[in-house]
Amino acid sequence: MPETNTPLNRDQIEAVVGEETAPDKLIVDDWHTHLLGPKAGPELSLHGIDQMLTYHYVRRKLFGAGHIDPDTFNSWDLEKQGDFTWQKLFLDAPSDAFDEGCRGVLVALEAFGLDPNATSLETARQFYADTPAEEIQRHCMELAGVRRIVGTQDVFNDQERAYYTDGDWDANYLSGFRLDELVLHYPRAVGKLNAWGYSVGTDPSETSTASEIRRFLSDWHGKLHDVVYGACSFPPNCQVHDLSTQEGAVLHHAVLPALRELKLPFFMMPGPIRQLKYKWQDAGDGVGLCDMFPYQQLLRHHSGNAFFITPLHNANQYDASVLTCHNDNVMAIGHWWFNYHPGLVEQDLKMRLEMTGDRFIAFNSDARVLENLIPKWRRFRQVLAKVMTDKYQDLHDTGRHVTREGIAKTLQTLFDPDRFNHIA
Ligand code: HDL
Ligand code: ZN
Repeated sequence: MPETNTPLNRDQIEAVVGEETAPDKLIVDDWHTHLLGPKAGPELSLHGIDQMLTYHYVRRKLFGAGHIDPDTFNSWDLEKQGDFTWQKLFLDAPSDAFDEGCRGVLVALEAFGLDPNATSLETARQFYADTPAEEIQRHCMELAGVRRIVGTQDVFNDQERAYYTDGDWDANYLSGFRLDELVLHYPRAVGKLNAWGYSVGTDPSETSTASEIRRFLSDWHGKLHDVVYGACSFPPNCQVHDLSTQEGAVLHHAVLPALRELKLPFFMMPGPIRQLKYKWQDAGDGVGLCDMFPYQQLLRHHSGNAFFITPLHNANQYDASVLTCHNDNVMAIGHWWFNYHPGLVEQDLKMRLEMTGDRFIAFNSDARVLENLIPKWRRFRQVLAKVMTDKYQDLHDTGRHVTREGIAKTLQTLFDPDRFNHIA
């Protein structure tokens, strides 16, 4: 293969892009997950065959097909849930894992040398009983090509807060300071904030209350490990720019001033509709198309803040890319949940490249179970290699020189969150 800065022939591009997008070359940070290291304990750090099989991307298929009522399923222990799911979705015909959730289980099993056609989970469970969790984690990160993992730190969750306060942190992880409870459920948050010694009132726009909320945010920024952003999801109709709404007031008077002072971006996730099917738990959330006007206004009113945006409704991914074109303080990021499917990821990646050049973060896994990292990143790298090959061949056809060095640099840029230098 030619030297790194030698112009490639058109027929060399595919192989070079394939090499440069591989997990042993393109090693990146996973900028949004729900993962924690094994030191957090088995309830906060999920791994193993039964956790893979009860991941809500899989569970929703079980409930959607009417194989079991959620109340009964939720009453079972984890292994019974795993056995039932394996039988219904992987053994009983038809059991073709076209969906990314079930396919992901098979990819992870194969990656660990386990049989994706096994008639029982006994061997897989024995493997996990014999393998230290840290080894599982290391293997998942290596196969996924992930250097560090940004989690979801919700300090209003009592179990999580205890770990963040007294637990032994795993240096593979960075913190995503999650603020849904504060922003979307402020009346509920008031009680906890006061119990923790922050004298907040019911009106977040009131000067002393706003100041105390900012003090809470600053204190926990110091307690959490390596916070890289503040984050919040928003229901479809949320008027984030409107100061007459509670959400708008908390953001305007407290969250955004605090993040700006801490030089942290704000990671916005518009679109989830929570608990449409309450008994399905996290498998029962839905999606709504968002009016993006509020987000346009928020970016304008807070030009000194940096923002990431990842809409859940796929049609809003277009809006997110357009926002990037007329604002220097926002970047679109990744694909998650209901828009993390190869077909949608490919169309979004092409759209972002064609509309913005490289002004986005290409992918984050949103993984909940450690093994999710393997299929999610492997699948994305397949799409990335396909799209980037097409784009570099297209560039080559313009007469432009394409080099291995240039490809590698651009790929790293697509995962570099620190591109708001003049802001955060
Ligand atoms: O709000 C979020 O961050 C979502 O990712 C939810 O946690 C959701 O349950 C999920 O895991 N989606 O992939
Ligand atoms: Zn998430």
